[in-house]
Order: sequence, then structure tokens, then C-alpha cells
Amino acid sequence: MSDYRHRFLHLALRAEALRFGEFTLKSGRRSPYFFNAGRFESGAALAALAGCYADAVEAAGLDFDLLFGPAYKGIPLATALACEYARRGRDLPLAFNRKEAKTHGEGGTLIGAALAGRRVLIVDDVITAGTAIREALSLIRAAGGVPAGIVIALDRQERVDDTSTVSAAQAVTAEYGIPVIAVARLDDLLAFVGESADLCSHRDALLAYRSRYGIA
Ligand code: OMP
Repeated sequence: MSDYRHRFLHLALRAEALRFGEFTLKSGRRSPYFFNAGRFESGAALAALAGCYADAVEAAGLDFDLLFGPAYKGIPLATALACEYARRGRDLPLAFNRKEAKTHGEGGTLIGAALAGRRVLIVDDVITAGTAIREALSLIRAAGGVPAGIVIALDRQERVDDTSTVSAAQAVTAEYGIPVIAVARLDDLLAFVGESADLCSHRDALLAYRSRYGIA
């Protein structure tokens, strides 16, 4: 497993961003695990997480020229990643959206650098069925941006619905022709859990969930 995947899973457990139990997802699925990026709740925790995102993007060798964080969880993630890139010597434009349009002041739903004509890397937390990512893609296209890729912390590697044979991330790649870069995926989590005496008791529930909602 790549160093950044391992580092990320350790960080997520330590921050209690990654938890095991019974959780109901946005899709209505009952999951034995949940990733809550909101638990990266300090400057140091976010900076360490951003280092994992940057390593994953660099390993993928993607070309892009703007970072976009979809509201709400994507906003601190994209901001932390922009700071990490600046630390590594690359000053990137940054933009994000708000959920309710503002009718006074600067107005609109987009904040930060202009998207028009720029190759945009979307920075978000997790992909399950792909709904959140598709919303972000339409926002970017509507503003004249060119989606270049998506980076997320965790790809849950789930089918969009019972009829699909590919994961939501694979479906987005096929439809939009852009990569979905994940710092870690359910497969990595399974390997990680399998290697840990403290966590291996969760492995069977994860495997059962994967055989119900995952890809073959
Ligand atoms: P999709 O829109 O179905 O891809 O689900 C992604 C969204 O679900 C995330 O942006 C979160 O709001 C939420 N989510 C998590 O934060 N962590 C998880 O482990 C699972 C979900 C989820 O509800 O599927």
C-alpha cells in the first residue's frame, strides 16, 4: 500500500474521522463504517490530510490549474490543499461555492478565483453513489470551467445502483472522461483492517457490505 494511503488511514482513525458501527448513508444504505472529514478539525490535522491529498494527486500526474472545493466539506479541504501546494512551491487559484445564492454584495454562488477556461481539480471528501460529485461537475461547467479531475479522501467503491456493474467513481470517469483520484479506497481499508489486531474484527462486516453494494 502506498505510503500516503497508509498515512491517511492512520490519521483518519486517530482523528476519529473513520469509525466502525452502523451508519445510514445519504443513499439510504446501512454501512458498517463511515468517514467524516469534518473530524479533521484542527490546523495540524488538516495540514497532514492535505499532504496525503497532494501526494495522491502527484502520484496520478494530473494536469490542472485551479482547485475547487464544493460546499461544505470540500471548502476546508480545497483550502488546505491550496496551502499545501503553496508550501510545495506552487501557488494555485482556489474557488468554492455556497449552497444558497447571495443576492446582495458580490452576489452569486461562487467565491474565489474565476473558473472560466481553467482546468479544475475538484477536492471533496468521499464518493459513494456519486451524487455530490455530479452536482459539483455541473456547477463548474455552468461557470465555464473545464473539469480536469476529482480528488477525494475515500472512494467507497460502491455501485450507483443495483443495475450498475461499475463503481460510482468509474461511472464518473467513463461519463466525463476525467480521473477520480482517491487517497484511499475500500480495498485499502480492508487491507489495513486485516493487518491490525485491533481492527480485524470489523473485516467480516466490511466484506459483507462490499459484496452487497460494491463492485465485483
Ligand atoms: P454520494 O453523493 O452518494 O457520492 O455520497 C457522498 C457524500 O455522502 C459525502 O459528500 C458525504 O456527505 C456523505 N458520506 C460521508 O461523508 N461519508 C461516508 O462514509 C459516506 C457518505 C454517504 O452518505 O454516502
